[in-house]
Amino acid sequence: MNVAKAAPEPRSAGSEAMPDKDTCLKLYSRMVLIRRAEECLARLSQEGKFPGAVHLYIGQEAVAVGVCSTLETRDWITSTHRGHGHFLAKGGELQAMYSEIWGRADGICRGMGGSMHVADVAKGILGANGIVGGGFAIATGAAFGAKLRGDGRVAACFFGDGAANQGVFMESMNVSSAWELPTIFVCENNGLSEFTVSSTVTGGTIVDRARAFMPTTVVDGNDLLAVRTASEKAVARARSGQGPSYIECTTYRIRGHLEAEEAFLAGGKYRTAPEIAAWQTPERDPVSRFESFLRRKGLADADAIDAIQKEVAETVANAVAHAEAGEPADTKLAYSLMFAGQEA
Ligand SMILES: Cc1ncc(C[n+]2csc(CCOP(=O)(O)OP(=O)(O)O)c2C)c(N)n1
Repeated sequence: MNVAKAAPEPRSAGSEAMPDKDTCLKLYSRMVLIRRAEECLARLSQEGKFPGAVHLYIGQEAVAVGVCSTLETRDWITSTHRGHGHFLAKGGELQAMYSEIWGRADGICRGMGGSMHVADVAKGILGANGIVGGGFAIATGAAFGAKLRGDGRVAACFFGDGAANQGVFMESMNVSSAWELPTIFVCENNGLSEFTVSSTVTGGTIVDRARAFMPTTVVDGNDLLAVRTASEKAVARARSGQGPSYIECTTYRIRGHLEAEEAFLAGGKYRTAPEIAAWQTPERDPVSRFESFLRRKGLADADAIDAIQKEVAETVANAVAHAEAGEPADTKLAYSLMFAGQEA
């Protein structure tokens, strides 16, 4: 069997990555929002409070926030089945996302899409996607549109290491490279693909595939500033018409592939408790790591951290209350939205 080589050691951020205090607090607050919103989903999913499965992003927050913090609202992103973090990092509203997950009429997709299809085109969020690798061609198409119009927009495509084994990854990198499109390929390499360790089904390294087409970098995906610095460079290159870039973020998903994972494993385990715990230490966890950084640099004291935590807790509680009280989606709408000319 051709087993993947270990990816190159990721780089950490240098001092050039230092944003101002206000920006740092906003970055932290966004990561905390994603973390708390998903912890809440984990709990309520187990209580059966909303329909359908959720794939949680806990542990990977620095990737979405680091990249999206370098994008403008008009820029595009494509996401994955694990898309809540990308949606919130790009400026999507938690309340609209929760209502969507609860299947409510006022959800961001009118309750028609659920967790795996949260999208907000007005904010450049072209959608989470239940099809693994589904975002590659969408992002490349968005980048092609930007190039044709010459409007300076860029398209960032988030995808997992599992998705990198889809053929469309190559096709999208090829076209992006040949036509110098403003596409940014962001691989979230968490080493896992559903219940499979990715290295057992991946030949070579993913970054080597990308290197054939464009500049590449491998960063510590749990280091917010390292991700942000890499993304800033890629965005500057894309916006100035120089073409695509590939950023690989080494990270880890803390929760199961999906909530309800136990039901799929039938007693078999693909990872150990110590492996998970090793990624949850304060030094490695992206949220507590950035919090320590803020304290160390004197950018936030305990009161400032508490204030952010409190505000986020309130936002999450309000969004839950709103989603729980919402009107159910009009299921007949599914037909009229799906088929042209069909009456609702
Ligand atoms: C085309 C397609 N094939 C298979 C699946 C089933 N599936 C869902 S998630 C997943 C693994 C994805 O792994 P990765 O891209 O690394 O993302 P991660 O779950 O680690 O975020 C698979 C195989 C699917 N949804 N779509």
